[in-house]
Amino acid sequence: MPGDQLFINARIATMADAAGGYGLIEGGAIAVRDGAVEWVGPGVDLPEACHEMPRRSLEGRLVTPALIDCHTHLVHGGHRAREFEMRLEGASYEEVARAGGGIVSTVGATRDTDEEQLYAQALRRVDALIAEGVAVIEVKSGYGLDIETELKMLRVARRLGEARPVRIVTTFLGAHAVPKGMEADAYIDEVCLPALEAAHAEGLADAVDGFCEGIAFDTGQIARVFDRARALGLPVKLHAEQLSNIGGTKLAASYGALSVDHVEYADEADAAAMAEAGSVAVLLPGAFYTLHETRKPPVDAFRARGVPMAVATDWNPGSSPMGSLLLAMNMACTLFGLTPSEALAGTTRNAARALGLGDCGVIARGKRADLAVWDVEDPAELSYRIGVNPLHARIYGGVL
Ligand code: DI6
Ligand code: FE
Repeated sequence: MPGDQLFINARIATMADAAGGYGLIEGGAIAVRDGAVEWVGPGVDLPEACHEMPRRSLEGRLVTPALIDCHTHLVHGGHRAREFEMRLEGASYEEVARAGGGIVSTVGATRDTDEEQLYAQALRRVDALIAEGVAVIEVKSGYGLDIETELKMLRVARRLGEARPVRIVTTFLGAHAVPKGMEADAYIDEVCLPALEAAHAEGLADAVDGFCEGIAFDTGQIARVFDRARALGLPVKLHAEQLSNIGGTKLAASYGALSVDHVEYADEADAAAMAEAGSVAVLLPGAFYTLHETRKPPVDAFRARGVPMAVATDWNPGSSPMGSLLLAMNMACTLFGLTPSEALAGTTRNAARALGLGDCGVIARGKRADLAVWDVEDPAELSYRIGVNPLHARIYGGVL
């Protein structure tokens, strides 16, 4: 195949070491065949079969798995700069939401934006992430809150993955907010569940999410959505314990959720439930930062119980207008106390797991050759600098 290639002279953070850490290989080589890693290891150990492959020297640069942003809302209409001002004038996120701002205002803008415009706007956001070495992006619906607009968002998400060399994983988030003029229970039964059925019928949903919070849906309502997801054979995940603890994490774990996201208010028992279920804790420091939250996720409990931690942008127009996954890594370290190696695992190995993907997130034989080549010496540099993008090149499916 034309893309077959041997990359040599690299410092490789494989992220594949079962014991954690970077899994560093000095003077490493990566042989890529048919878009997958055929061999990775120290160049001196290169197997005979790879000697004749076309070579390219990476000149000592650091190579990591390409990054994965496992939680975004990057398809959305409009922006909420005015709300940003309101919060700076003293209003809380909940007050803004109750005053008709928040998620519901983006719902109006998303309904009013036609599919082409929505697509063009989202494509720019995808390009910004690709420029940081991202190869997989999760994209949620949830700003439609009617059947037609939820489907429009998911169609746009799918088109993004056709337009660019990037894998888009879609998530149906109909249970994101209660639309104006409806009761939560009626919304779930009359809009959210039929929208989920329709999205599934069109092949538009890879997973199902919800927002379990005092300002959104309670555990009973989320359970109804998850029951339907289960009936359709779709995996679930949940925005839970972001602003308070109302039991969303335990509920999600009881459904074997791929991930539980935000989790600032999660406690020891929640961490235990996640460990038992094998759910990933997706940490979203951009929202924590934007909302001036003070309660940090229970990182020590996650570590102690072996709950894998992922890190994502939560890119959305309200609580996390952040278009940089590298910045999310920096914030996860500075605000939540992750080590740079945990932050990198959070945007590679554990982010893949949060999406239920077994073929990426580490550099190992048989995995997709989605790689990021960086102009840095030490992998900790990826988390350490603020607002600096040291990407040299991204390799997607073996193609530079
Ligand atoms: N939690 C969040 O951080 C985003 N959605 C959610 O359920 C916020 C979305 C927004 O503010 O528009
Ligand atoms: Fe979110």
